[in-house]
Amino acid sequence: RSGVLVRKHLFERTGKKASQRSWRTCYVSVDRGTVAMYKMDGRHGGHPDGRELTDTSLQLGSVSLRHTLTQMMPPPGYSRSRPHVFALQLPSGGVYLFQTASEVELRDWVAACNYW
Ligand code: I3P
Repeated sequence: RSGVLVRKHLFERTGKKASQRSWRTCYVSVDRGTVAMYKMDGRHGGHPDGRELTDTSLQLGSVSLRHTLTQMMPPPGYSRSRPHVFALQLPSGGVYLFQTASEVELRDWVAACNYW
């Protein structure tokens, strides 16, 4: 599945906070066990289309979902008040938070990340 989410990079790896910690809107795709993240400055209303996804200047990085855990809760100690946030935890201890538009979307994204 794919769509627009608001992302926060929380941890780089275990014990290391990410350096860029602000929330940013991005385009996210979950496909065949990989999460790929893209900038929103595509030519189609900010929303990258299929062709633009191969443009490396739009790519914000991708991570394998192998040995990751996706939860419908921000991690302990993180208590900011954004609704509909899920956490993707990587085997390295890296953590991304993603904000979705609704509770239904939240469940859908969590399932897409955990059961692929
Ligand atoms: C960050 C931005 C984030 C905030 C983060 C700040 O500042 O305000 O929204 O996260 O706090 O560092 P900047 O845009 O200058 O990088 P929250 O909204 O999750 O609090 P943090 O460093 O405590 O995570």
